[in-house]
Amino acid sequence: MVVKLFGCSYASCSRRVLACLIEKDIEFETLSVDINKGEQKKPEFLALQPFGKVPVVQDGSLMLFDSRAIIRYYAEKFGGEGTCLLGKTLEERAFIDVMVIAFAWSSTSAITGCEASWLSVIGLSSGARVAFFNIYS
Ligand SMILES: N[C@@H](CCC(=O)N[C@@H](CS)C(=O)NCC(=O)O)C(=O)O
Repeated sequence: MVVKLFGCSYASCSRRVLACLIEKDIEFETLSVDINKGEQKKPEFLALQPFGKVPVVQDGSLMLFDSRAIIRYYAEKFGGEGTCLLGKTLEERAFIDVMVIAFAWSSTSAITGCEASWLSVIGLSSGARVAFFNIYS
């Protein structure tokens, strides 16, 4: 079953999930929700995500939102496949936890800075880096 990712091309939270799906080689399709046009506040989207924010993932009957929760789900579900996204050593896992927890409460620019470090730790593939900038656009 193809995973549906409702997201926005220029939103870091959507791109974060996108990178995860690619790293785990999960078949997915993207459905554009343009946050500059307010599409995330329309009733049909609020039915998926009550806070009116992207991203949202629909995986069969499972609906998930919040980028980091989505990533953790797939990182654990496909723990043995693709790139390890949760850290291989205790120290890597601690470093990733620091960033996930600390930057979840920070500004978008801080998130971008943190992700640069995070991505270098986990070693994202070139395919995911390209997708960061191309998908949805
Ligand atoms: N903690 C959430 C944050 C979601 C979020 O703030 N999404 C932004 C885009 S990065 C959004 O939808 N903004 C539009 C709005 O708040 O109306 C996550 O990581 O998914």
